[in-house]
Amino acid sequence: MESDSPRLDTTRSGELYERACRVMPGGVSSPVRAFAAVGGRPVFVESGQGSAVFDADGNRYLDYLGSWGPLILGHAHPRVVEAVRQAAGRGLSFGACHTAEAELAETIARNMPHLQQVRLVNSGTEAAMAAVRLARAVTGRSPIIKFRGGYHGHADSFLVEAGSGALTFGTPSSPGVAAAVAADTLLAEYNDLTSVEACFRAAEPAVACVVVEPVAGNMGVVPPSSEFLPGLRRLCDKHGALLVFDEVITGFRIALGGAVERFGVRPDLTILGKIIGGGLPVGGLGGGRDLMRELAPVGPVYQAGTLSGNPLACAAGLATLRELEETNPYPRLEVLGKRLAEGLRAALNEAGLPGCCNQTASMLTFFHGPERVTGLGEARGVDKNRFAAWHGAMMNRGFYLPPAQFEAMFISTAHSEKETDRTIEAAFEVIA
Ligand code: KE4
Repeated sequence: MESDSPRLDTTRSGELYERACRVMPGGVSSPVRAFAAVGGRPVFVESGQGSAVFDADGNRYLDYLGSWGPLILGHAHPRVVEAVRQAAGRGLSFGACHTAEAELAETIARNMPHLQQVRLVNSGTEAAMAAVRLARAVTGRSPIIKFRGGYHGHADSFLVEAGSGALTFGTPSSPGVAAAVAADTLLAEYNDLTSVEACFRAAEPAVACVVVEPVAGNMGVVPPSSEFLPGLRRLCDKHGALLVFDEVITGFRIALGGAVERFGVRPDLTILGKIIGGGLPVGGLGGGRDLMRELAPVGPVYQAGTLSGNPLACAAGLATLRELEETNPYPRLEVLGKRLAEGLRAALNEAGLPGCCNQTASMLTFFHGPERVTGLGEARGVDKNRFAAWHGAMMNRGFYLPPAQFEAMFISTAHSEKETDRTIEAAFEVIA
């Protein structure tokens, strides 16, 4: 898979990367941004507009990263920018109650009625940490079950055979995670209820919660089988464990009501992030009043944050969710997602190359190699060299794809049918 298009000039990005590497580990603020999995050097993105981003050398890319998920409305959406601009003029942070945080919590709950209350935090990691602490507190149990290749942020309990960057780097379990902490994290296989039952049997005294991405996004996109989520609900009820949906990616991505609207299975707690902040740092933990009232200051379970409910972050999230409520872009995003997935599959077939493309709504992953990916085992069968060559050739053609195989491509409302078709054409050229 050779790229015949002229290599983009990314000289300036190279200079900026060298400078960044002198003062920041790996020159990045988050590991997956380092392009390590694709062997290249990261480009420095200086601006974004709609479906495009522009790098420090002035190159334009059609963006399928979308900042790893938050930007379902594309870059610098006028309504979101204006909301943040206005909020900024009133002060950046108060560390006090203010209207926008309650409005954001109400807007989330209005679209996810199973969330009677929401606690706003600053990241998905914080929300996941709080979810496990709350589950352990209300059940009086310590063991949790997560899935190999599932990623729930970088809190210790979750960095055990995690997905996303932890999987990409081939170091599923991170050094620095205390053995005692890891011992309370049991690992099951996504889409494999038998493995979950085995974890319940193995856990003494019993499991506090099962944490699952209702559509996996961090081993690449892997949709749930029809019996998987209902099966998890049944097992949790049987064993008195809480079911926790990690909807940091799927929340407001796969439907306005997230996974519950799409699959009809209700969790006990929900972890949120990304889209609810519209590109600014927001995470959230939601659930029934009976559970949420255990959180401080009402209950004894401590959780806190200086900038939680930050007015500018709430303004960006509110503007984003209101835009989604008023425009309902989901049917069109579904069509674009299917169109792109089918086009990528056709390009593989045309070239007679093995691989597949998993797609749910506007999130999708193109797997180079395995003909089917229903779990981590199959996802691990990807041809990383082919992926790296594909990624480099597509970047060269002006398409910014996630620089790691075990991630999702995201389509925004700013993407056009024409741009989707242009992407498919490029895929045919690159793959052939
Ligand atoms: P943050 O702490 O990064 O806001 O959220 C952690 C998290 C929790 N749950 C799910 C399902 C997630 O996907 C994430 C974060 N996703 C990764 C990429 N898939 C963020 C990118 C990065 O780590 O830089």
